[in-house]
Amino acid sequence: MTSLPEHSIFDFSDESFFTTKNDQNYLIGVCGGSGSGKTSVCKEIVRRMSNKQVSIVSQDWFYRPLTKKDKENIEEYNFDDPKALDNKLLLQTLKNLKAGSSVFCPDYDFVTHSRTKKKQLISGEVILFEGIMAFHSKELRDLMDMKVFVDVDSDVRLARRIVRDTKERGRTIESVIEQYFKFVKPGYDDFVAPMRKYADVILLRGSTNKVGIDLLYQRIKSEIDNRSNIDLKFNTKPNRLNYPS
Ligand code: UZR
Ligand code: MG
Repeated sequence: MTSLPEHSIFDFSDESFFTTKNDQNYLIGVCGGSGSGKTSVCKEIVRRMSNKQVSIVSQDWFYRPLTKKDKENIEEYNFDDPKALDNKLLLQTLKNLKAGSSVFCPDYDFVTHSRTKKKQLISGEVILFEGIMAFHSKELRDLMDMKVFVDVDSDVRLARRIVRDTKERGRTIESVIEQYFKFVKPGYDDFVAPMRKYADVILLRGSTNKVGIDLLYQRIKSEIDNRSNIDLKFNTKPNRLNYPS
C-alpha cells in the first residue's frame, strides 16, 4: 500500500485508487497458443495508446541459442517447452523493466536459431509482454498487473502458423505441419492451455476482437491516468485552504 501524506484531503476509502504503485511501470502479460495473434493484439493496444510510452517485449527474443549439437538434431529440438527459454534472463529483464529501468533485450533469429548481434533498448510506462509461456512461472505472473489469455481455436492457429512460418520463418508447409503435431500441439496442451486459469481476461478471436481490445485499452488507460493523478497530487504542495478545519 502506498504511504499517504499526513492531513491528506483525498478520499482514501477507495482502495482501487491505488492498484498501481507510484514508482513502478505497468506490466501486462499476454499469453496464448502459437498463432493466436498475441503479437497483433499487443500492436493494436500500442496503436491506441499513441501518446503514452508503451513497449512490447516478446518472449521469442529469449529463446536459448541452439548449440551445434542441437542444430545437428534440429528435428528433435522442442521449442514448445519452457526449458527452451532463458528464463533467468527473462525474469530479470521484466523485473528491471517493471521497476522503471531501460533494459537491453536480446534478439533471436528463427531461421538460424541463434541470437542476433542486435541489442534492443526497451523501456516504457506500459510494458506488454507476450509469449506462449508468458504465465509459466509464478514469479513472472506475480510481477504482472494484468494477465490476458488470447483464446483462439486450434484450426485457426494452425492455419495462421502455416502462413506465417512459410513466409517469415523460412519453413516448408510440410515441416510446419510435422512440427505442429510433434511439438506445438502437445506443448499447447501441456504448458499453454493450463495457464488459462491464471488470466484476468480471456480475449476470444485475437486481434479481430475490436470490442475486447477497446475494453483492455480503456482499463490500461484508466490505470495510467490514475497513477499520473496520484503523482500529481503527491508532488504538489497541499493547498492549506482546502484543509478541513
Ligand atoms: P509464437 N519456434 C521455432 O519454430 N523456432 C525457433 O527457433 C524458436 C521457436 C517456435 C516454437 C513456438 N516452436 O511454437 C513458437 N516450435 O515459435 C512460438 N515448434 O512463437 O508465439 O510467435 O508463435
Ligand atoms: Mg508472435
